Amino acid sequence: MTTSTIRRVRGRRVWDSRGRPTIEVDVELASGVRGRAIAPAGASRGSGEAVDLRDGTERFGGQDVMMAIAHVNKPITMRLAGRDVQDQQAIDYELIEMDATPEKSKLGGNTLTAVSLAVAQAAAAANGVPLWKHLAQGREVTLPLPEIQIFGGGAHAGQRVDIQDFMVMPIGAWTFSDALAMVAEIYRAAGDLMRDAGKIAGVADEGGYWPLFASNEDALEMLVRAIEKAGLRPGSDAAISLDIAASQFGRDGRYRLALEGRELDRDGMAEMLVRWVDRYPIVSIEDPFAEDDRIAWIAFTKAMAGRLQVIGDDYLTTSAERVEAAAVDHACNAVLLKPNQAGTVTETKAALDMARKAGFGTIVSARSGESEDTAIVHLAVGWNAGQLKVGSFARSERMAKWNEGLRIEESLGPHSQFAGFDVLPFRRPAAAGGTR
Ligand code: 2PG
Ligand code: MG
Repeated sequence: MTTSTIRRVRGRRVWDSRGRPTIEVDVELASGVRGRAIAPAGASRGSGEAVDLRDGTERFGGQDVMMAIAHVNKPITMRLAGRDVQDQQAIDYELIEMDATPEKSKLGGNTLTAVSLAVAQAAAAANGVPLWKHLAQGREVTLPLPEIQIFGGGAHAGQRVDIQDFMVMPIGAWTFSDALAMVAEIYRAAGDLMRDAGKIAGVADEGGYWPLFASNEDALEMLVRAIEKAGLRPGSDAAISLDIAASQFGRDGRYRLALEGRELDRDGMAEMLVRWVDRYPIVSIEDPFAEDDRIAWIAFTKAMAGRLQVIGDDYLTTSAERVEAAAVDHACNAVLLKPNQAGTVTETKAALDMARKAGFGTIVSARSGESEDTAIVHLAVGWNAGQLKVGSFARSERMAKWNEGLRIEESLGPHSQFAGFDVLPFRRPAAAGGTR
């Protein structure tokens, strides 16, 4: 037995940022060292995601996780006890084999995500280093360019506006801490403008303002005004990033914009987005089309070549195979990486490696249901993902992550590197093999 031998894996029920049950896992080592992780939960989910195991009983609207906890405490503990916690890949493969379903429905994607991340944390703790350092394995790291939500919509705000995330990217910032300071001013300015206009109804699931806009485009105008009111230049200090989350309102090539009472076909949808990109300082769009609309993805990415980051979230669901297929198709040029879409740290890393090989942008992302767990910030830094999406600039489950980024930045010293604007795929020289 070495100091990094796993003694026990323990699951418990904790509560996420929406007040729903979720699973927390402790991986305890023979040395007494411990790693801990909490599974997040999505609301707008791709059909290819690992599924959460929920009890489906009367309690908590069927959302309880007692079965997931039982899996951790018995079969997973029995299988992992005695294993070397440093062997992340072997442990993850073991979990995948135990589950033996394509969508992780037997043990639960939530169960596996919490165990896998807790294993990574325990391995880092056993080495006496923070998780980012453990993952970097001696390589230089770069702090990620954040994309930060100002208005919430879609599934995170009762469908009040159709588009899910209206975000800003502080592309003119020189450091991670500057980037956050810029967004703090924009978030405050947006709140003031919305209050003055009587268009604010509180905050949505990820902390962005819950807007009372009359059209989706109103949000874009308000964002530009907020950037200006913050004393910043739209398009050079701060740009706009959108998550359309189009699978939520699009199917079979038709898109229903409920707020505006109209339905668009895939060409109409593309025209609207191109017009927005022409008119507003938009540098990134996630899930512009539904996950079943491959033709639209390919045509749009081609039309936007050289000027836009096109991110697959529901379209790629953190799957290396899907990223590979999208690279062959040229269906997008960036991937959102959510550990609980894949189910394990190893599979998430595989999706990132594939994306990097294709020259794609890589964005590590939180979910709309979150917790105080800050592991994703460490993944973004340790893996040099370049970009980080955590939600808005309010609510402690979001701020815990931004603040963790600040601590990592400080620990790297005054010469820490920051990804900045050039991390976006269209800003980089044509990706020959795409290695960075
Ligand atoms: C997304 C995420 C985060 P959810 O769509 O990118 O904003 O939302 O976790 O609900 O899938
Ligand atoms: Mg998304």
